[in-house]
Amino acid sequence: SIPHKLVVANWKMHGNLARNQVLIKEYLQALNPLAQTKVVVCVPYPYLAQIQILLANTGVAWGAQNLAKFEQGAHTGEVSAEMLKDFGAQYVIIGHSERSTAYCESDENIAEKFMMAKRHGLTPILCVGETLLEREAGVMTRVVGKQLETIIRLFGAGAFAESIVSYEPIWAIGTGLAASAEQAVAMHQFIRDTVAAADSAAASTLKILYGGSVNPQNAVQLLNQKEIDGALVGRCSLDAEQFIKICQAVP
Ligand code: G2H
Repeated sequence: SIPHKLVVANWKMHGNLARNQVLIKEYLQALNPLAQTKVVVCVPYPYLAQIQILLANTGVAWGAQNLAKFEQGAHTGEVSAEMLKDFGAQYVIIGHSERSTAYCESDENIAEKFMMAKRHGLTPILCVGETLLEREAGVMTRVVGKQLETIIRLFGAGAFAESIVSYEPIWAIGTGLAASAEQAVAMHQFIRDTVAAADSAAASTLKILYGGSVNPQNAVQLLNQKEIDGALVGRCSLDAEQFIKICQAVP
């Protein structure tokens, strides 16, 4: 089962062989004593082989930032769930807004990727969240609700058992402006209630992370909320000192 609080690094399209090696070494020096915080590092595909070696037997898990909705076949440029498993990945980010916006991924597409991960024993980290316009219009629960309902409609709410959802308000991603703890808690409660209304057992094993400009300063308040099961960290995961401080903010 998924440990009680997680901190997930999302390196996005950053890194190179030499830099990754240094960064992971720095992570590990500080992270080893932090047994109860589960740390996961999601890297670009070409570095999965490197990360598998660097993180073997360290207690730190790894994953990818996307996967194909197909099992295999003539899908040039795509990477399958089975390939990720080949490199020891346990987690995969699904539907990050930087992908869904730039590459026009629909909620249905994202739902299929979510199920592909589940079928292959990968833990999906499903990103959901609203734009600034949607928040200002007060429709954030409708937007996030639709993202969740698509999976519930196509595959059933049981799919959320032992899964991870990351609430990532788009206005907070990479902007330096994180959601307040109150805003995050309200959305986390909404997400859990939506899943629970369809399958309460699944909702009880679902982890809900917060993502969007998490830094060492705001991490303390965010991670101390009982509704917030961890963080998905972009920019600050590229700096070992900041990332470790975020991990240490887990109560
Ligand atoms: C949100 C987050 C990690 P950042 O995308 O997924 O990135 O911490 O840079 O806002």
